Amino acid sequence: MKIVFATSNPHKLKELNEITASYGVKDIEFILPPKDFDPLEDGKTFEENSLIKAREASKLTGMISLADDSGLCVECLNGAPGIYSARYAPTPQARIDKLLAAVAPYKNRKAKFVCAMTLTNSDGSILFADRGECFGEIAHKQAGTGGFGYDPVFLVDGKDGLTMAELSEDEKNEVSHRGRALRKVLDFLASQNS
Ligand code: ITT
Repeated sequence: MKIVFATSNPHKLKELNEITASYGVKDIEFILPPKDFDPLEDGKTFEENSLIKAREASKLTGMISLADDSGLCVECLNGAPGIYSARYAPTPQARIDKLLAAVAPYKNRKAKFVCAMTLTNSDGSILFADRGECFGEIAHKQAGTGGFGYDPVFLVDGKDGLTMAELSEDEKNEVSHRGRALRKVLDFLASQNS
């Protein structure tokens, strides 16, 4: 079964394929949307933006589509950067630098990654929607080269002071917001086939 993965972010696609394979799912192939896929992400929540992206991909292709809207929510910043994580500053390094500076005055550095996934049918109606979360805190300095985005400054709860970027791909996917959300989607799809 082919499903359009409504993203322009190659890191997300890579992780999606890794998570699907390690979950033992062999009958689903994620394909990218056409080049003119350019949804206006003007929702107020991860869930709304995820639906906007999935629906746009289904509209363009007439196929079942899956979208991932994700980001980092930091307690002392009242949940920022949140749905604006990709737009917090112009480059990945500038985003990390801005985050470390913003969190510096605070003792409470608790944070979570959120991933809202929405699966839409060929007509844009919602087939399934759920979210995954991963808890941790913001490190004082960046470490590690794995993953992408804010991974070098996210200390994962229960991982002995390692950042998400210091975990192996499998270790990240096991605990990540994306892994948790996608396994729920894969369980839903399996339940439809049985
Ligand atoms: P699409 O909308 O095309 O899918 P995007 O990167 O713009 O790609 P989002 O709007 O969902 O996607 O923003 C997600 C941002 O949140 C992403 O660019 C990172 O900055 C951050 N992020 C999400 N998941 C992450 C992860 O696993 N590790 C580190 N940072 C992550």
